[in-house]
Amino acid sequence: MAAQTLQSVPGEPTSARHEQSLEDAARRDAEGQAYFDKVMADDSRIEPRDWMPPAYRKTLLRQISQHAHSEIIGMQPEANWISRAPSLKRKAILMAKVQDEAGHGLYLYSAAETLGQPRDQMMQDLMDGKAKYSSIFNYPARTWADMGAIGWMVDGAAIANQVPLCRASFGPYGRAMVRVCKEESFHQRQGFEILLELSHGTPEQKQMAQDAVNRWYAPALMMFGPPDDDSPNSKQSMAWNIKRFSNDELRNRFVGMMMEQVKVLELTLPDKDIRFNEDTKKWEHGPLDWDEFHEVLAGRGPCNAQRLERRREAHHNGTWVREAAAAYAEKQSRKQAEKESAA
Ligand code: BYC
Repeated sequence: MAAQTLQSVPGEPTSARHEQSLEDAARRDAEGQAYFDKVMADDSRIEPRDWMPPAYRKTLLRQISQHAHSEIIGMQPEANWISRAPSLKRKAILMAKVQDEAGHGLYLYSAAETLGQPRDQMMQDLMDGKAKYSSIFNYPARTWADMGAIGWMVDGAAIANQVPLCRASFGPYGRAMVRVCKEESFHQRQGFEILLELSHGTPEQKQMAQDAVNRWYAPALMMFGPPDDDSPNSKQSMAWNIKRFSNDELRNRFVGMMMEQVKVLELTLPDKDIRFNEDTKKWEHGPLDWDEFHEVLAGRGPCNAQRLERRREAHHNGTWVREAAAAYAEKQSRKQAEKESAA
């Protein structure tokens, strides 16, 4: 259903016109709501030009822009290791992965733009510290083994979270997720393979891999968001078919995945309380430090200030590229206009 604009009827008195347009708007809203409700009931898709409740648009903008920011800020911990990768092959793989994350950010900013928010505004909100991005990227990457732990656990958590988002009710978000998930699968494999090689290397290398897993485990579990009884957005997002599973459901599913894979790595997860619940047939993790999570969200994590500073710097350094692209676009449209007026 396409969005429609209000039209005035020439010659009609202003107050009557005003009343008529209010009536028309109310009718369109009622029709739009009925259409939206049917799409939700049919588990079908809403597209950018369709009518949607303002709160649905706001929720999508919030989640998709935060997701885009996470991809862009998430390039930093790994980009920091490209020049220190232990071989040419590792360097090429890591560089490709970091470039993929930039691409994910671009798909997601484009999806968010279809909801009416200009990209410049989203970027400004990020640089001003007004926008959230995933807590995980406020932790430092201390050793080469962290590249393995990030790929295996952070991209692994992202896959567990994002595969259900491929079925999100908003078309551009769901379609972007399909492509992102394919690339994330490669990212997770490369991380797993780094850890596998280290864990089967010298005792020092194995220890380095274990230390990285120990440091990234809890932050990776927190990527799924606060526990269900402290998640204000989940219920409505699930009713709107944006989220398909709760934060805790996805977190526990991820713990189960890691429990199998960590055996192959011959490493351990730093959680003595992890257990398989025979009643629910699901894995459960031990307690997490949610105070730390809230500190990180409030901007007081180990790397928050550094990540934002680096983003501002990169944005500033890219000014000439944006100016050149705008000048080129202007030149092209001028040439096109000249061609058309000559014809
Ligand atoms: N970090 O009601 P809740 C990647 C916020 S990047 C920060 O449960 P919701 C990668 C939440 O926003 C992939 N904030 O919220 C890139 C909300 O705040 P507001 C990143 C968090 O939305 C480079 C409040 O807490 N993935 O893979 O229902 C290299 C209450 O939470 C976090 C995504 O972005 C957090 N961890 O559920 C390598 C996935 N958790 O907005 C890898 C897309 C919660 O009300 N997003 N908050 O002020 C989602 O699936 C959902 O938004 C969340 C949260 C599950 C994260």
